Amino acid sequence: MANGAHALLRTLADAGIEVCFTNPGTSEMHFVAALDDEPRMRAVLTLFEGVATGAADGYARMADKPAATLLHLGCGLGNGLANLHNARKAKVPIVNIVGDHATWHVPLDAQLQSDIETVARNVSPGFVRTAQSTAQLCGDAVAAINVARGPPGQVATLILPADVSWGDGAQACPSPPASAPPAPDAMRIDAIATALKAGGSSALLLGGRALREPALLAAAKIAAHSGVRVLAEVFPTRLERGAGLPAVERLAYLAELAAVQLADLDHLVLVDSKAPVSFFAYPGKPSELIPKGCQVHILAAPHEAALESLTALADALGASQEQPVLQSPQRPPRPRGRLTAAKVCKAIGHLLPERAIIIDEAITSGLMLSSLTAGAPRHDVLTLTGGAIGQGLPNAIGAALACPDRPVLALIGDGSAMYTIQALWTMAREDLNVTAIIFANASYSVLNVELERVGAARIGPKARAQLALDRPALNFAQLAQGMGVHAVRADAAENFCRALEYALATPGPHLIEAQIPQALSGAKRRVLPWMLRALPRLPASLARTLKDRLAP
Ligand SMILES: Cc1ncc(C[n+]2csc(CCOP(=O)(O)OP(=O)(O)O)c2C)c(N)n1
Ligand SMILES: [Mg+2]
Repeated sequence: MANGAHALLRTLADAGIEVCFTNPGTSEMHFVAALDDEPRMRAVLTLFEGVATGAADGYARMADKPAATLLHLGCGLGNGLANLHNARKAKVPIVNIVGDHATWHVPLDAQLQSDIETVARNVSPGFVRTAQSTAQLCGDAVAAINVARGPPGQVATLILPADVSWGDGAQACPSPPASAPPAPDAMRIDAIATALKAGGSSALLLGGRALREPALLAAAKIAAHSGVRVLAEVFPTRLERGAGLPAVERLAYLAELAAVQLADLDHLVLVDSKAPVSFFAYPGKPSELIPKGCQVHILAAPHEAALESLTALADALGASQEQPVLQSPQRPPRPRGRLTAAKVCKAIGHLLPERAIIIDEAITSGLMLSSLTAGAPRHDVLTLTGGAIGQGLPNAIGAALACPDRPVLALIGDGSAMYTIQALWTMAREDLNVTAIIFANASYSVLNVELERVGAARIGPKARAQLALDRPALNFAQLAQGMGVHAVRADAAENFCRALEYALATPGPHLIEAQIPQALSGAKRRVLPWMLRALPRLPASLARTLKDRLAP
């Protein structure tokens, strides 16, 4: 008979969970000790819980199965919350194992005692359970795995009291195979096909699992046959794109621009996505982005089969034999001269290797990324699904572990990078093929834009100082070197391109600090709020042109 920790690890490994991202403490020591007896489980130490949870998220996005995390009581879980929030919005599976005090120690209110379940519920609404006995532990783990796998994928949290972990008499339990999503409802599909055939302006809004190649192809056939537009949600969990794949138009982050994209629609068909709403509320502006009179249809809810639903809709429309329009190969030229955010994106478009995984947390510096990489070799893009920054570097760890034969490019704003900078140490320790590109604009640049957009009455120096990172100046190359990662700085396009070529050709992690000005500053930034306010009153074609200029 095994102790609880041994049986738990065997249960996880039997279910195909192969990686555990850890940051342990005393209450998890039996779990840590048991790791050496389970050769199927890779244990990856992270130096902050937000790195562990973000890595588990990136892993799940690319592996299509959960990783586990090992976290230390309520405080450790709390440190990991922001990236668990991003994972929840991404609808990816994660199994959190959170150590707790031994059951009889809890009432004593010792120093680290806290209400773990309350912390967990925010990100783990579908499954929070504190294991009560060693005998039942593996049954609890199977229940957690089941909920995590979905569909849709969820964050499940199993709290593991120390005495349940060290107790004897546990037996590993087999997990049932992941359940398949329910098949599409024939009546609903017919109703949507009828609505689309009636004419008018229609679009599919793809999210979640509907942004992978097979679903994109089905959607592109519908588009080619019926003139329906294909849109993608603002922040996709994982978008497959590039030469040879159908191109989709992503909704813009700025609500005013997204409203332009949605303006003329009579029908919007949701496929594993939500009806779009503004990221934040602004005085005097609408929060819902669906235009008046537009009918919203749900083709596939997140728990339903997105691909099968799109295929069935293509059949119902008679579009299954249609030739989808595919993106042709096309790269921007090699950039030259003083480095800017757009030139970094251009260099990436120029040099992107086959089957790369791009993690996009470039914030304002990534405005041109989409258009400059549209015709690059096919690649995956993972984005900031829940808007909680500090996701990108951890995500890159998970993606690189899930796909060791694929290059990972993590494009990160300097402000975002500092939330989870410790991720670099884990990249070095695990020798991961990640190239981190830091957009060092010395600013929370996007918040300068937001400050103007919210219509704050007066913007003084104290306010501005809350958004500036220039005093003291950060040196990312030195930070990376201090954590064992090869790193350089670049302030010209020529040396940036050389650094990127070297990083892509040399195994192991690299960091390139791109020293750039803010993409939106000066007159451009001052005109932006004014232009956004004017958009709804402009003729549709002019509004569209302006939108494409700003966020192509
Ligand atoms: C967890 C969390 N804290 C704070 C914020 C607010 N926030 C949004 S963007 C941002 C700054 C981003 O700065 P950077 O990564 O340098 O990108 P830039 O705006 O310069 O392009 C902040 C602080 C957030 N979204 N999430
Ligand atoms: Mg910045």
